[in-house]
Amino acid sequence: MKLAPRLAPRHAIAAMVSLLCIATLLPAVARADNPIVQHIYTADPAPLVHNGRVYLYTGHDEDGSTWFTMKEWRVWSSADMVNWTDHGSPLNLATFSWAKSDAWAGQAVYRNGKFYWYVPVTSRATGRYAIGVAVSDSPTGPFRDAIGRPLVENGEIDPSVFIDDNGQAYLYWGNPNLWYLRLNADMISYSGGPTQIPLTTAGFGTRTGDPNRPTLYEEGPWVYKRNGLYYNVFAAKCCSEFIAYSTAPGPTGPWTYRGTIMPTQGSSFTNHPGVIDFNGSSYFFYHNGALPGGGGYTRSVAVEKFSYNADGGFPTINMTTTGAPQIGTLNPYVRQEAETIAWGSGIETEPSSEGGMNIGWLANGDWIKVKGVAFGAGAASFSARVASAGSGGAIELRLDSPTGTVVGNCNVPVTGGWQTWTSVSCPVNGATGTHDLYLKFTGGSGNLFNVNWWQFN
Ligand code: FUB
Repeated sequence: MKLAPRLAPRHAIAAMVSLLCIATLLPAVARADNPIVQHIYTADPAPLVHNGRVYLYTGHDEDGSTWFTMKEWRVWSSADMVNWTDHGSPLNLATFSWAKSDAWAGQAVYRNGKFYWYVPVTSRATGRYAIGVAVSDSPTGPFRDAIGRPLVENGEIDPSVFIDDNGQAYLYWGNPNLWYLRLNADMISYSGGPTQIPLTTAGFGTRTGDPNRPTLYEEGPWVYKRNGLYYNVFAAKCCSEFIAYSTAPGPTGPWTYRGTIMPTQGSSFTNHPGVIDFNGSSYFFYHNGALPGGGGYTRSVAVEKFSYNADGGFPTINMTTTGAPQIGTLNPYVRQEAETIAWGSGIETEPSSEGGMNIGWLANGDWIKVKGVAFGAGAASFSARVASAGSGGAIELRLDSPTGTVVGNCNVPVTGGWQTWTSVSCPVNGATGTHDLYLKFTGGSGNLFNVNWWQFN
């Protein structure tokens, strides 16, 4: 990893995203859905499929970073791969009393009714990189430090966890080396010690120009098994990184280098893989610097759908701004969280006093897009849970673009507090079939109101 200059504050980013999106939208409906999150910078994706949803665990690059200044991790989830719910930050550096800094790339797994999240941080006591493990009963947390000390500390980063069919779990990690250990069934202790995986050029490709790093392996291993074949997908060569992979007949090797998955692209000198199968398709998560103000320390997580080659190999996967297609549609006749968003312009999120998150800092003209909303024969009314210590305003309901047909307009009163919630409703006309829904926030100046959830009736 090497340094690169950077930056733009959050509201400037929001304004730039807004302009970019409106410009993109003017000629047609074709809209970018990558990166997945627009209101903060995200990095180091680690997807987990659980009970029909994809939970996406990420890091959070601070606005204005000129280094990997990362203090917390974030969780997002989706059932359709395009509308993503913001679950906030259920894990941060303070969760680990022994950690000083560097909330970097981790991975969460499910076992025996609990979720275990393995993360690298820098130890306060030693100043070295160590791996911590947090645990929760829920995929969205809150997470607590499972053991009150590092699980393992050898000065290296980027844990990936894999549970084999026989129940044996493995932790892989490392930069500049590559290590594994055998986790016990409790997932918070291990048997034997860390074992170094030989970084041979046959196993991990050939790097030229750096005698200290003869192979392409750099960092960010993502280890899993598919159709009997073990995969290690990793960030290759620094800098800039690309994503490559190796395969093996067993979880500890021997590894064979299989080539590039994602070439060097996307304005970030790091990249980081996460691979899942979900709902019968395969998805590749990565990060880049695609947002306005984005770059090596202000990254954003994105996703592409792909199909494995017949021999189990990867195709070349390129970064796109369109991302993965939607699985099915979104039901507007059940309560939808306002922080479930395909694309947001100008919005931010915060924890809500009613649970979960709400959207806020809504200024006149800000909007969220919710993709593929199935109105069917037609909606008669719209309800929303709102709060305002500002000037209030209205929620315009528009179809297919921020300037599309208005099908409803719901007034939002001043409620006396940003977390003083009330429900509002208004009639809806012309919302039939399936459309992208835009909730556009209008009113005077400054912050108008917050929205916790919405529902059509
Ligand atoms: O996000 C900080 C570090 O950058 C990660 O640990 C690496 O994988 C690289 O993405």
